[in-house]
Amino acid sequence: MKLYMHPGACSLSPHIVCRELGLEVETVPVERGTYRLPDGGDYLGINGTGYVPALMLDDGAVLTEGPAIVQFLAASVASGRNLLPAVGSLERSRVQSWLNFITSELHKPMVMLFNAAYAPAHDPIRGLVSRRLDWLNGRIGGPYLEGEGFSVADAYLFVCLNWSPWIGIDLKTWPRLEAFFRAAAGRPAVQAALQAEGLHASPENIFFAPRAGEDHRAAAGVRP
Ligand SMILES: N[C@@H](CCC(=O)N[C@@H](CS)C(=O)NCC(=O)O)C(=O)O
Repeated sequence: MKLYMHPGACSLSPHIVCRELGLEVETVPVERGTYRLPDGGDYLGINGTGYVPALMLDDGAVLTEGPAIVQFLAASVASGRNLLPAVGSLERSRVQSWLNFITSELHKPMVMLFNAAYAPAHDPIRGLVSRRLDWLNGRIGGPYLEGEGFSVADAYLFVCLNWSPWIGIDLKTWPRLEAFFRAAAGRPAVQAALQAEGLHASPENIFFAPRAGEDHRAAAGVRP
């Protein structure tokens, strides 16, 4: 299996899930902007939207969209039950509800805060994200979204919260989310994925970003 990715991007979520499940995956970095692959190929031929992640199976079949990929991965092995409850259960639908919330209410507006093209709207977008985090902080079961068990949705939430310092969001505002973040960051599979993507802890030892993170921050017009 190959996972097309950018270090630290939303593709880190299926990467974490692979490591949680002990699935072997080759991570293939896609060059930002040009969509070039390390072998000189064109990523747009694999995913025409240019977005990562995309998962390529050994037979060449391709699956796109992070929330679908993590569910596919969890369904592919018996141990996936730990990350995604049984078909037909309310518990499974709750995890799917979280995936939908994270993808539409957090991931997308947060990504806009990285993009200088949206700079005039950054303050209201940051306000929207903050209101969603307010709500989430009151709703999180602890230590993870649904309590004790780490799910595919927790992997996704961890990745989005990891972007906070680069987009002017201070996670300390939400103690339960910060506790979630620390709990997820402490998992061996999460650490292994971060290391494999070359992501480094900040001096406070909680946020992990590519060394190019400061550039994103400047490009997004975010002030320290
Ligand atoms: N709907 C897609 C969105 C993925 C997405 O936003 N990917 C970003 C990284 S987090 C990306 O590839 N951006 C690079 C680009 O737009 O070229 C999914 O959920 O998988």
